[in-house]
Amino acid sequence: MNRFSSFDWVPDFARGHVKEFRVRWALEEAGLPYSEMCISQDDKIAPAYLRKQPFGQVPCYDDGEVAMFESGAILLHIAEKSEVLMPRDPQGRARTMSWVFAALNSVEPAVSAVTHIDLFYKDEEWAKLRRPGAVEFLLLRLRQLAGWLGDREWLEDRFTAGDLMMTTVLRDVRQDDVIAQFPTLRAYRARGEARPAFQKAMRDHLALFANADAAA
Ligand SMILES: N[C@@H](CCC(=O)N[C@@H](CS)C(=O)NCC(=O)O)C(=O)O
Repeated sequence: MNRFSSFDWVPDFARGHVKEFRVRWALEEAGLPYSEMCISQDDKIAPAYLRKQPFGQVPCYDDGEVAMFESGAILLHIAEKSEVLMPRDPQGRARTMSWVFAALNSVEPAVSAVTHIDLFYKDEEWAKLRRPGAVEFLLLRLRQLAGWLGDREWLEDRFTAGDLMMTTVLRDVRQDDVIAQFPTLRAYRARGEARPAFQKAMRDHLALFANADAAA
């Protein structure tokens, strides 16, 4: 059985954006059964959890055969189990892996730099000075990505784990004025979000926190 960790509660700003969602969405796309292991903010620093995820983060994952952490690595592991997420031919596999890493290494840092400022530091003097440069770099990365995408539906000739990861990264571009400059990317992100597996995974992800709110 595929099992991954998620938080039993997160604040509103994080709902829909917790990195556990990537794993949940991937398992839905692959049609694989799964269960979640809900942990609290206290549990994440307990020695037993740190043995599963050295940084005290979610997600970690276990399928009875392997135990692992890092959403990108987990996504690629799940993709090995399902052609829905990764073509079987060497070139298709290589392109899928390239896009998963591109999302995490080339795009996400640019997104996080701006989003972290806006969410956590926006009134700090250093953040006011840093933000314009961070936005400029994000715009560059988004321009490059939009340039690649052109009028394609997905990053390659079909949906892959690369699109799944890139969609989750683009969902963290919370600045409407930024994403509005890239109608191509906004439409691409919306295509990912419209997939039935995304919808189901998001419903279940959000239900976790709604249930926690109701129980409080
Ligand atoms: N690089 C990790 C990042 C995971 C991550 O940032 N998880 C966040 C939730 S979205 C978390 O657990 N934060 C709690 C913490 O860092 O203490 C991955 O992709 O799995």
